This record gives sequence, C-alpha cells and structure tokens, in this order.
Amino acid sequence: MQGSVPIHSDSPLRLQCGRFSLEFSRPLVMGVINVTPDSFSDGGKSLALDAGIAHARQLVAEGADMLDIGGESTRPGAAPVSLEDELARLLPLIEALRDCGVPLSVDTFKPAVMRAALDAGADMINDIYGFRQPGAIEAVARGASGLCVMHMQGEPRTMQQAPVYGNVAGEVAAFLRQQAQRLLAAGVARERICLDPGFGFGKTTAHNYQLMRSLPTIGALGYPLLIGVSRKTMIGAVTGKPVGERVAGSVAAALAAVDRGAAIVRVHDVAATVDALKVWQAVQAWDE
Ligand code: HH2
Repeated sequence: MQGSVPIHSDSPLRLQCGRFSLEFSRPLVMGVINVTPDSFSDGGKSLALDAGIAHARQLVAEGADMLDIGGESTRPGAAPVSLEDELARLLPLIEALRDCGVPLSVDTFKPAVMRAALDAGADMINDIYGFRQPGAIEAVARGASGLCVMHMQGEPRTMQQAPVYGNVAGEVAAFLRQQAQRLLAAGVARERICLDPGFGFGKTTAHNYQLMRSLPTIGALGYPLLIGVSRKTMIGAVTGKPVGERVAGSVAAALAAVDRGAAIVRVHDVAATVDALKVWQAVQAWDE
C-alpha cells in the first residue's frame, strides 16, 4: 500500500533532502524533537542529549519519515537562545542521529547554526524566517540540503499581538514565491525547496483556518508543501482543549492539510498521525 497513491498525480514532486531524495507517493510525517531548553548545566547536558536521542528513536520506530530537531523555542514569549547554546544542543544530537535512517532537519534561523548543522551532516534546514536573515541564503546555497521556507508575519516575541492581512493566502503565497525565487537566484536547485505557510506564526485563528482552506493556492506555486499544525493554538481554539489533549484535533488538521495537497506534516504525535494517514490513503486508493 505505501507508495501507491500519488498526492499530486498531475505533477509528481520531489524533494532533495541531503542524502535522501524524497518522493511524495504518499504524505510524509516529520517528527518534532525539541532539545530540553533549560537542562544544560553540568550533568543536565548529557541527560538532555540522551533524552533527545531516545525520543528520536521512538519517533522513527513509530513511523516518522524524517525528524525536525530544534534547539530554540519559537513560541511567543520564549527566551532567546545564544548561538553557543543552540550549537551545544544541536550538534551532538545531529551526530548521534545521523545514521538513524531518516533525513534530519534542523529548525533554525541563524546562518551560523545552518552552516554548522550542515557541516555536521544535517539533511535539511527548516527556517521559520524563510531565509530572510542576512547571510541565511548564502549559508545554505551550496550543497544538496532540503530547504523549508516558512512564512511568518513579524517575529516570535510579538507576532500574535495584532496580525493583519488583506488577503492572508495571497500574501503568504506572494512571500513564499519571492523567497523561493531568491533561493533559485542564488543557485539553489528547485528540487531542494519546500514551502510552509507557517500556521500560528503571526496569524489569528481565523487566518489559520482561511489558510488551511486555501492551501491549494500555495500548492499551485509548484513546490512540496510542509505544514505544522500539531498541538497549536488553532487546535485549542476549536476544541477548547489544553496542549496535552490536542492529539485528535491535530490529527484532523493534518488530514485536512494532506487532503488539500500537503506533502509533509510536522507533528509531535507520530504514531497517531501515521495511523490516520494510512487510513486516509486506503480511502484514496479505494476505487483503484
Ligand atoms: N512550527 C513551530 C516550529 N517550527 N517549522 C515549520 N516549518 N513549520 C511550523 O509550523 C513550525 C516550525 C512551532 O511549533 P510549536 O508547537 O510552537 O513548537 P514545537 O513544534 O517546536 O514544539
């Protein structure tokens, strides 16, 4: 069954992701690994590393097709992390997980971290700023890593205060197209790029659901779509549930996104999402 259902039957997309060439014959699941933020004094350091490795292996066992490793929280109000701390969190984890069998994505917006992560063997850079920081495009232009260009209005500390759009889908699509073109102009191969509308990044709940309905507009740009809705406020706003009880809502949102063309879903609850996608695929293939 796996691999039998094309998502975009008219235009088979591909993502070059470092050592891996991903084909979207089925939607892929990206598991989120967060390195524990405040456990880096003395003994906490190796404990956090061990926990990160164990979590990653667990997500791969549950069926994650790729892993996204982040060393800095981007939640509104989260404390910034120094370059040194971010590297100290990420590099040992990349090294330890390099041979875990799936592509390793690194969630960072700092060009110096991008370079170091790629040197350490990361397969993909996932940038919530969409490679807008000075030096970011130069940091990733060479090589074959996958690049996720995400849209965000404003910056994490203040982005949820008063997000405003005339036409959210149109503005998000225009930004993503422009940043993809900047990458192409810097010599990046088209197959290395995927796009993400950035759910929850400078968007109200209404904006997020409008964007979800309009995903095909962004898919029409011709790049694979990556989406992250897992456990987010947009799920809590509809279900009334706290973060720890948003699995079912998150899975529903992931399916809605896949049904509208998303190629990769970035999730915390890998096992539940993998099961749901298997059933979704079985339905897609029913009359074939
Ligand atoms: N969301 C978060 C972080 N990185 N990257 C991409 N490409 N897309 C996203 O939607 C995205 C992202 C923030 O998610 P949050 O639930 O606040 O934290 P985390 O997932 O790091 O636990």
